[in-house]
Amino acid sequence: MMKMFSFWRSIASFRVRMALNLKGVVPDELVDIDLLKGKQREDSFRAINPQMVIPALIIDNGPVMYQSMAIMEYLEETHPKPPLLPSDPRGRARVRGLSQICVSDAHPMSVPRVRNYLLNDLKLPNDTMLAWVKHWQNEALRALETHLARDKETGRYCHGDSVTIADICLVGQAVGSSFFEVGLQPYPTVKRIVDACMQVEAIAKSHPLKQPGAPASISH
Ligand SMILES: N[C@@H](CCC(=O)N[C@@H](CS)C(=O)NCC(=O)O)C(=O)O
Repeated sequence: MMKMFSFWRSIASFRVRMALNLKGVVPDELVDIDLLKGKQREDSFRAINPQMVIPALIIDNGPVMYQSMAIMEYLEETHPKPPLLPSDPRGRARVRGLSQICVSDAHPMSVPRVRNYLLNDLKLPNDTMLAWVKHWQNEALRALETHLARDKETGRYCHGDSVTIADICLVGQAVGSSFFEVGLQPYPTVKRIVDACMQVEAIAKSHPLKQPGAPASISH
């Protein structure tokens, strides 16, 4: 019995949704935590994930799983087919490195709690807050473009010709950036790979704007 706490707009939930769909794993229950209404901060969810962020996953009433990278690695270990990590340690290190640029460095600069802190506690004007978010998304995309354009390991996807966790994270990065009107034009290799990923049905159908409750389009 798999229960997933997520929300259409959440990029971290999107990452796990892509991994689940690529592996053909369907959660038995989806629980919407409406980030736009601040539901992640309510006591009922805080009891599940003290960090008050999604996604969170409960399998067979076991202890809650949190952090999209940890959840994706768990899925990789429990559902090895199709593999989402290369078989060699150096390849895995590269895939995890590319992933962490998105997950550890760029995405946290754009999440609601960080934006709210900039606006409400540090009293930054909205435009300044948005400039901060865009700056960090562009920094990450620039680094990703440089790696992907110059590394011989890059193929149709981030690492060779099959989808890995790096592609999941790159697609999440690209879609998340688009919510803040940061486009991929300056990053042609990133764009090429994201476009290739979007041809993969399991990825395309995971898109935030294709989930129940999502609007037709969005910007911050
Ligand atoms: N590093 C975490 C990020 C989790 C996270 O920040 N999730 C966002 C949605 S994408 C969230 O729930 N934010 C709530 C908030 O910032 O208040 C992961 O990859 O799971």
